[in-house]
Amino acid sequence: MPAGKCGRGLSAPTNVSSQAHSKNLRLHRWTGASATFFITKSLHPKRPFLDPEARAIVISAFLFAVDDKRIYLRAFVVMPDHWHALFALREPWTLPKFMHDFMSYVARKTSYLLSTQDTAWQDGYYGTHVKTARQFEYVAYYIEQNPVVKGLVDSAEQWDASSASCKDIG
Ligand code: NI
Repeated sequence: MPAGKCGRGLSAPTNVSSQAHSKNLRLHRWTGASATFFITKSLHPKRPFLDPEARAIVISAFLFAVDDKRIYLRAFVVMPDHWHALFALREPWTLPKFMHDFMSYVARKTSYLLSTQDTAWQDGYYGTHVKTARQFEYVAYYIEQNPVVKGLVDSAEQWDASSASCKDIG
């Protein structure tokens, strides 16, 4: 995937940044978009076999989801053995339906690589409903810092598969 293309269409729900300093952070709900989720999906067994090609496949699935108006994607990272994403679903999508379609595509495209390494995508996924601006900003930061915390790169922008390296693309 060409550098810089992965962030096309990234956007936060429009009511997020303007509320960042609200006194009512804890009470704020994302009324401008449907439910916002922090999702984690891992390989099982958890082995570091998502290479740049496999990471690009996951990114292409996110790009499709954005282009097809399924989600508003705020942040994501594809690590060698899992991915994280922060997104808001768009009508009429539900999380189970979205994840089923998303992972069907990703599993099909990555099945050969993963089967040769004796691993696969875990059956389920870990999901948290993000309800406050504080949570939203924390999760976005956590996601983009993943490769730095794991010692893979010195700064978030250097990782090839996260929203940190393509924020300027609108
Ligand atoms: Ni992680």
